[in-house]
Amino acid sequence: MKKDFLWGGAVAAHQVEGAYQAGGKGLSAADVMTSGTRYTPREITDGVLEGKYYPNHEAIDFYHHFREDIDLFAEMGFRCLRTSIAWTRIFPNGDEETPNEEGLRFYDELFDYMLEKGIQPVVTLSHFEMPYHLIREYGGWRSRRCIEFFTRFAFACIRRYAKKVKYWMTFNEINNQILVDNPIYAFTNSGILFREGENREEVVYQAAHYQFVASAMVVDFASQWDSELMVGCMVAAQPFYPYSCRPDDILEAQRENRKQFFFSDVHVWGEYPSYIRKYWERQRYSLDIMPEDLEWIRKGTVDYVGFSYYYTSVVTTEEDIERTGDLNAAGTNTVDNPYLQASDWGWTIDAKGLRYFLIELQDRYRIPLFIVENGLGSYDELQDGQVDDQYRIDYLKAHIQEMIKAVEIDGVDLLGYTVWGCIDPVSFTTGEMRKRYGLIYVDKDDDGNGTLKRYRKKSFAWYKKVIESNGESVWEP
Ligand code: BGP
Repeated sequence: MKKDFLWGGAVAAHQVEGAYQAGGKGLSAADVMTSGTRYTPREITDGVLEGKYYPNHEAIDFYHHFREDIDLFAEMGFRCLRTSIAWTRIFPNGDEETPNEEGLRFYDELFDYMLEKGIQPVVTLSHFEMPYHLIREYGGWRSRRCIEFFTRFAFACIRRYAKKVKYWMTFNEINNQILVDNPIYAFTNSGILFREGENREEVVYQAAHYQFVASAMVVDFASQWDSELMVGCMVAAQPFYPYSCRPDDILEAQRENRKQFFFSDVHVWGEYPSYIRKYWERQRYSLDIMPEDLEWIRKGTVDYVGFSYYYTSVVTTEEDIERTGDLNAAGTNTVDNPYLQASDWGWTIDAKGLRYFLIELQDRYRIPLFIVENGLGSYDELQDGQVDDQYRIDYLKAHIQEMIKAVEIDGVDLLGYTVWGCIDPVSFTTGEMRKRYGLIYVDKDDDGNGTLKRYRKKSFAWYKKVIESNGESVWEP
């Protein structure tokens, strides 16, 4: 890999920081979600209710442990760490005119310490942490006002941290919200609580439109503030394979893939492609799109495509094949892949799928790519201070091998690779601690108990070697 390849790890403020009210921080969307499991969705409550458990309130207390954790990342040789700036630390309610200095100071200290340890911050601006006040008062991204609120937050961050942060992303996994069957996605992406009888897709496309405009304004502002800055979009890779070579299955997979690609298409191409205009017309969706919005979208195309990759899916139009019915399954035509294993949470393990998706993105967009999430959520056992997560090494090794092939053989232009949940975080979809991703184990359980002590897993030393060898060690037996 190129010598300045950005090996590192990734987390998100709401999944690690905790300290959900410290330093003047306001309530965020993540703060009002209880924990669930693979089959029981997280409950979204109206504010923080007595007697409910909210795992993100303390998370792993990164807010007070970040120096110790960054020391561990530096020990592995991280060249970058992706995290988010919690919107509600900077604008507690979201509609204030001026930012909260205490919140700004926290991220100054965090980024300064990272840089002191040779670790570049890679920053997501909106990672499921929208101010709850904006959700209650304005209906979240239903309201065009959120363009103003979000850009005020983003501009304040860029002005403050441009000298410390080169790589930015606007909306984390902006495409999740099109999976309207599971309300958690529209809520975490856009602060939207669906209402009885409304067309969920139409509401989501409207929110996404406002986000496209806001993202474009951030790209434009950043490029004027400092031309060295790179602002990317961020999508969840959701590659769909056809279950068979039946033409109907091929078309079904293509339809599902286009539904996902729509979001990065707009961010990269700077326009609404004909296929979506046809679809909106057929569905009779009437969206609030003004001519100046389209001008912004055209002007503010992103500098790179960041994406998360965990699994691939399979779709079919054949009725008699059993559907997975998974919470994060797209639509009703998703079936299991008979050729692949799945994780403990049913996510198909498909390393070759990463190479496939990298090539797809490279050919579609021809701009730099950045794998900002990849990892295995699994049950990890702490025994005598050790965690033997050989299965995680196997998963990461296989995915990094395919990533290297995509770069060295298939000509993919890749900026970096960050292991998701490099330190055990609170799971996003389920709110669980037991779904562990870390190269570092954190003593915290799903009832909120634990010493918060950190332990190096077996994968810690393995990943350190991967970085030291710039990827070469993944070819060793
Ligand atoms: C992505 C999110 C991350 C992270 C990851 C793992 O959707 O961007 O925040 O949570 O998925 O998912 P989970 O935590 O649900 O296992």
